[in-house]
Amino acid sequence: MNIGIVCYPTFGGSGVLATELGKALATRGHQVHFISYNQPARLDFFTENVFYHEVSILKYPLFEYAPYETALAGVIVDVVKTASLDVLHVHYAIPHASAALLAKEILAEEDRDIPVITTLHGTDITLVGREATFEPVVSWSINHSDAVTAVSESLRNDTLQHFHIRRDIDVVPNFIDFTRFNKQPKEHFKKAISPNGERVLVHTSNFRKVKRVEDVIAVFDLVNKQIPSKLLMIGDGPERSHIEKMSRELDCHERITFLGKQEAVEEILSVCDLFILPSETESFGLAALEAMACEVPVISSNAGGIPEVNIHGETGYLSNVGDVEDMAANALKILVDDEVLKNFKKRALQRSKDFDLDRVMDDYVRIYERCLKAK
Ligand code: GMT
Repeated sequence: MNIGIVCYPTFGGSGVLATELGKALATRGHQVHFISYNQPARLDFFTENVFYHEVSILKYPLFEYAPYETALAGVIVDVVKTASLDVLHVHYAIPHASAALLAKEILAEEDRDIPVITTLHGTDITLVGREATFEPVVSWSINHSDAVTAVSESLRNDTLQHFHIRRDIDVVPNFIDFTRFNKQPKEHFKKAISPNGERVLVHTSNFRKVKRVEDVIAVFDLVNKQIPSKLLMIGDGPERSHIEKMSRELDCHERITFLGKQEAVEEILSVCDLFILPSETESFGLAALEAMACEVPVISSNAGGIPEVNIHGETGYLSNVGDVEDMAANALKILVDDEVLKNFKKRALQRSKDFDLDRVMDDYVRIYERCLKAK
């Protein structure tokens, strides 16, 4: 199949997932054409099956806001024609779904029917999409796509509850590529981080408000008072400088390291004992799944789709959003005993296997085929 993938190029979950899916489809022999305004962050390999088409916008003094959606629709029309795309898979509703549907309308005038598959990722539904100005466009785009998928049951329910939806939505969860995400022997690295056998806690995110990064620091502070520990903070974003300042004011600040954006997250996860994800909303929690695949149990909030990934008492624990005392108490239950920690690690890995890339990719391919058959 010739597949067009429209996504954000950043380290955000939707862009990461779209890029990993495209790369995997390409290794299975499909031709994959990425369309975005920058080369996707994880598009770090090229084969004869992978193509990248950049959307650039004419700068003109009249435009206070550059018309990205119009430029994107134009590039989609061009790529569908020149690369003979069979299907178009757009990740994140705003503005990708409506731009793709505009392109579909334009192409229909030339008797070309291109199926549009829209994948909803989270904040396009739970946060941004609910803005009154976006809501009618998001509802319309969902209703007019040829297929719509959501990354968790929770996100599917949120979509049906908050938008005017007259169609089915398939649930296709996030996935993990075990050839990349697995616990690697990094003993020298572990020794450097925890020379005295301290437990290593970790958080990765884009440091946006919804991630409640300050809760990570608060949980760590409580845990460290009971068990000497280290905290690795991976990622970058709007909240980072405020969080760094906040942690400098705590006694434990020397035990916290801000690593910024990292390419080889799996190498760092390989030396960690506990992942903390206290998010306000989280449609799935890909970062938690990546940790689990590297044998790291998860202390998280019970927001959105997280309970579909992190199983309470088995792969980690769930707490109400903001309940840092409960999160710290749960963390201590896991960290206090080597044998208990070992069992949580084992079960985290086991659970992550339910989200194996090959299985989930088949679900997407079946949806593409269903749309093609319906043409
Ligand atoms: O987490 C973010 O803020 C990034 C966001 C995105 O759309 O790029 O991630 C969302 O999509 C991921 C992949 O499907 C999910 O694993 C994340 O849970 C989801 N984030 C939120 O719902 C906040």
